[in-house]
Amino acid sequence: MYRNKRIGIVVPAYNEETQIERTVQTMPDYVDRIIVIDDMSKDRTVEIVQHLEKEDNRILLIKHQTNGGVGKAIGTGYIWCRENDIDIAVVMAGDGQMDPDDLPGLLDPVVEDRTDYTKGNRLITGEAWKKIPRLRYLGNSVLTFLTKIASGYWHVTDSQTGYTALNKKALHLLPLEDIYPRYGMPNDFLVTCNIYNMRVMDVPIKPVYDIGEKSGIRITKVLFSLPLLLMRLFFRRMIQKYIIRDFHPLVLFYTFGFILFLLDIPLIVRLLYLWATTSYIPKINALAILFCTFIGMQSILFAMLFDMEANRELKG
Ligand SMILES: Nc1nc2c(ncn2[C@@H]2O[C@H](COP(=O)(O)OP(=O)(O)O)[C@@H](O)[C@H]2O)c(=O)[nH]1
Ligand SMILES: [Mg+2]
Repeated sequence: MYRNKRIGIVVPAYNEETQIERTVQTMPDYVDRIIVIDDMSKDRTVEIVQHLEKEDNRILLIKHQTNGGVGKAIGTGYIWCRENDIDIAVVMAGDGQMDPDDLPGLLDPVVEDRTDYTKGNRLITGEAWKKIPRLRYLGNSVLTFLTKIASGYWHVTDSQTGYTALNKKALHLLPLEDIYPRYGMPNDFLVTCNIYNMRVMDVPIKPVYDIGEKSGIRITKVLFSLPLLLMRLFFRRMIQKYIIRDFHPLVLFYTFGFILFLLDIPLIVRLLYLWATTSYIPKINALAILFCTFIGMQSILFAMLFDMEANRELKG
């Protein structure tokens, strides 16, 4: 128990034979249950966890019969927590990249009901730039920005961290069965939280690298799939939140902005074509491009401002 709350730690683990033991053994004493979700690991992960299960009765191993991905594994862990009366469900990776010393910082705001969901933020400490591999840092920055637009949590940074704590209300309210199964899970989950009006708070944590972990993320693969996912999530949130559950004119601003940008495309093509073939730029065409670009940009910026305003009280 931590300040009278039952704490469950969800640990997704795939091929973590070198890391899982240390991860599980360094869990603080106040943790009530440790739910390790294996996903058909090809190494000795299962064997090691089964051995640990005998030593520590807080540990529970759940084995997926097919590899469903890290998001699905977290979903399984959350569902277990929901059915087993856990008050706060924490996610910690099985590769030891999350420092248990940071846990109270994540738990306190949830215990004190200042927020529904805390997530770690590795960027607040100035060390992140030195510790996180450069390419990942830059990729993370781009994804964070796109996630702000998609999720409406404009105050949330470092969208890709998986170190989080979720309260009981959210466990029971959110559709845990529909969590995005693969690496886009943190982004998808934030969007779902926003649709359900959950308060979200960033908490500083230490970035941990070079402890023998090996990331399963292939940059070339997520480079295209995650931005596409974020676009889908953006539209889902707009429809669910601002059309179906409520109506907000910001949808009109976004739509108008997009239409103007789309109109820009044929106008620019036409201008370039005429310019190349006749060396002459038609004035009306050029003006129309300026009009579409500026008004389009302004509409989109207004829509973003309205979105920030509408989500202000969800800043935990
Ligand atoms: N259950 C399960 N866990 C996974 C899967 N892929 C990754 N993980 C776990 O999710 C955590 C984070 O994955 P990792 O590849 O280290 O991502 P990174 O730290 O963001 O680079 C680790 O504990 C992995 O063992 C999977 O397919 N299934
Ligand atoms: Mg990792």
